[in-house]
Amino acid sequence: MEKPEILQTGPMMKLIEDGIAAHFTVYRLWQASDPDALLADLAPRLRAVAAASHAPINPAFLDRLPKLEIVSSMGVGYDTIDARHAATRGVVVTNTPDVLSDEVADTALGLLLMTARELSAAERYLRAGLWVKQGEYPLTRTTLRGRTVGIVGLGRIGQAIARRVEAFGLPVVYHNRRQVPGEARRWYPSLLEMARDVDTLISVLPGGASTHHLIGAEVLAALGPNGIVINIGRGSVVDEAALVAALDAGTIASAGLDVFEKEPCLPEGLAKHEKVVLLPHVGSASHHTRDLMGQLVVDNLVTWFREGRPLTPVVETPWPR
Ligand code: NAP
Ligand code: 8YV
Repeated sequence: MEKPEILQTGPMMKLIEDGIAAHFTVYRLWQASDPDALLADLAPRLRAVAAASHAPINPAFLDRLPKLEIVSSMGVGYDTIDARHAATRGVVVTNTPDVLSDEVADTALGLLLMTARELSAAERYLRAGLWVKQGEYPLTRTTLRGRTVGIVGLGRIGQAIARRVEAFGLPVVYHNRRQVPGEARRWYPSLLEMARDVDTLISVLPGGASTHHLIGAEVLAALGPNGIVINIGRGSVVDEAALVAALDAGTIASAGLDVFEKEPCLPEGLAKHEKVVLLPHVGSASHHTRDLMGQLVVDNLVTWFREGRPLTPVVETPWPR
């Protein structure tokens, strides 16, 4: 039997490339000499797209493919895919939830510890030979002891972070748009009010219009001079210019960031800032976890063609429809 055709939007990990090649005839959009001509050729019959991480799938792209049924995307975040428009077209979008939650939560806790106890600065000090030349690394300005943590986005990853933070002996409260049913931790309908009551924010919000710059000057000021901001969700949630200004002015103490507004570029003033810990979007980046995510990209596609259902559809394109 002939393999179904699939369009791959960009380079993906070997596990995915091998997985889809075993089941599909693959067209590689980013390698096409004339991508427009390839899309026009496939349009009358293409049913599936494998979307590389952070690849834009916009209405214009979706509308060029009238027979499209499924977009299987790498990563749990899908802010670069217009899933609402896909829904209007009857196209199912899938992502890779749950399998990465513990890894990302581990990274968030690492980032929190590095930030509160200046661990990367201390390591730089040691490697530069300053322990020998100048003596002990200075006592850290901040500590985890006595902190209260406000999680911004208590979803799958937020819950995994909350459990870890509590194991460190710190109380956890949260802000979502809606209270989580059956959740005992205190819910703040207002992020600003939560920021006034805590000294540590861990944001694990998705990107997109509803979360853009939610953490800005006002929230940072409410957090206060002992405040620590950790962002492991999407860079667009934090107003980076306001963050740099708050760090410079001592409005907050420090920040730990795994994600940025214009990845892979850093904004002016952040790269050399002494009060930040910066990671290059490595929240889920282990072989173990990326393999689980990649397998889910493949399995969503295979299950769609074999059984007529997706495994992990996003909320905008629920299944059954
Ligand atoms: P999730 O289970 O959908 O959780 C998202 C949470 O955010 C939900 O509790 C949701 O609650 C809340 N939320 C959404 N929009 C909001 C808004 N406008 N205001 C306040 N709260 C809002 O997703 P997840 O699996 O935990 O993943 C979360 C995000 O983490 C992903 O979308 C991705 O962007 C990011 N991520 C980053 C990495 C990394 O490597 N750094 C790795 C994986 C994921 P309500 O709907 O009630 O508001
Ligand atoms: C990765 C992520 O950047 O899952 C997400 O939303 O941000 C990360 O796990 C990526 O999407 C996987 O390649």
